[in-house]
Amino acid sequence: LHRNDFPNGFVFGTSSSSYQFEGAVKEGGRGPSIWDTASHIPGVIADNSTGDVTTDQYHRYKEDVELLVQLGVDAYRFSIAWSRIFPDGKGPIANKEGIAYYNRLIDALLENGIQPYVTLFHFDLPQAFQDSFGGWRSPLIVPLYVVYAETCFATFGDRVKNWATFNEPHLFAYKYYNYGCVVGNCKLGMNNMSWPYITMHHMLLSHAATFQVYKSKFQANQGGVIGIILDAQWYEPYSNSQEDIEAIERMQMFQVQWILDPIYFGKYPTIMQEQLGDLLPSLSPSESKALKGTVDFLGINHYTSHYTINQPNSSIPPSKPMYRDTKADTIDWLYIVPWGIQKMLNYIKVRYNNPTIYITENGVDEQHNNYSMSLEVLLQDQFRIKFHHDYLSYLIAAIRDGCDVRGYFTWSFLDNFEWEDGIEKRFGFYYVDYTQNNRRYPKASVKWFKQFLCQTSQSKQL
Ligand code: GCO
Repeated sequence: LHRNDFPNGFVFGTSSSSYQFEGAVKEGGRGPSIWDTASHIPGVIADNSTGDVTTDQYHRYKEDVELLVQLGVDAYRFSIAWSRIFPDGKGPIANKEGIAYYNRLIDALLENGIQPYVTLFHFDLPQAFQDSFGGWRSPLIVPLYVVYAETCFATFGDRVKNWATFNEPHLFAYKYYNYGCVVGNCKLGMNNMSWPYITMHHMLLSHAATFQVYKSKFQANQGGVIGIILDAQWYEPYSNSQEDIEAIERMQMFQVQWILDPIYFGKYPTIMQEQLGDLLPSLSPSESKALKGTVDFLGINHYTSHYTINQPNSSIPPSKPMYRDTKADTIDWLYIVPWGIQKMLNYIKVRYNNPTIYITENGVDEQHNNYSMSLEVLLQDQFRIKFHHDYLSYLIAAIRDGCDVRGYFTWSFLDNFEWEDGIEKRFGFYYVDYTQNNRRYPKASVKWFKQFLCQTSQSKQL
């Protein structure tokens, strides 16, 4: 595996998000978000940790930029915390300290030749919106999101050229927002079956309006690109039966088509409409028109593949993942299936006419769950090296199949707060010692990735 097996200009980076990395939740005038609320409800986070401090990137961003330089990446993807820009969510008066923080981060990256890739929304909705009108479940959120996005373009867009409106709206709409994990307690479940679809509807309308604002007001001067980032795992039929093959299509429908069909074709998938009936809002002709064609690129967060078996009588989504491979790590959903990335990319290529894609996340947590081992042992993450090596190999295969992939971002360079799994699930190339002032220690993967990024091979194969 060589870096120059990839096309010229292919971007290598690493990804993060505000709530998972920043800490400093009460500093710099930041307002609370729904994740501050959720993580403080007893029982929501597996190890009772919170994002209050986590990697403390807010204070350690300079050191982190240094680590990124040492790693040799071209790009760093992070998200802006809406409630640092507008503490109670609402504009138009932005919080100067919040702006100053992101200016410092962006400038430090650029001074070191690292391109910022910015996500506008990575799950941390200002709590004020949840309390006053139900957040994403109300159409009131749409213009408020647009004001926030516009403020970010106007403030940072002279230097930021790669924007994503949303991170993983599918996962957010189902799991984190409406199954109660965030706005209540995970165990409470969802109160209203239509909520995920209403949430998504408002995210899609916000996405479309923001895309149009960027194109009409900022594109000419700033010359950047804007897209959306999806969680897109592969589903493989459990058997060769026609039923199982159709079941994977339904899994993809409820995962990616739900978002991409409106964006590429201006409509929700027909079968989804039939199955959901009134639960799924309808797109008016003007909404459909506003949505069509609203991406310059797609971000794909891909980690895993699951087998799918048909379940004729089950409700939504109508098929169920079945696990058949050995699970190779500690987090329950992550099965290491490197060929899945090639299949997923080809699926998107065929259905959406070969869009420009960045793999915006790919990575794995630790193989063990025992942090009482010596630091020396904890830093030996050979399985992570193999994971990235193997996924990158199948990524090259996808590119050879003609998939238009322009970049690859790991999740992540640092251990961080893994949502409901807490800080004990570690995805980093650097180990973060939460007990010792968040000191960072390079795992074996740092050396490997660094060498991969600076080496060139004799024979260029593409
Ligand atoms: C996302 C992901 C990340 C996770 C990563 C590992 O929404 O982008 O949930 O935030 O930390 O996928 O699970």
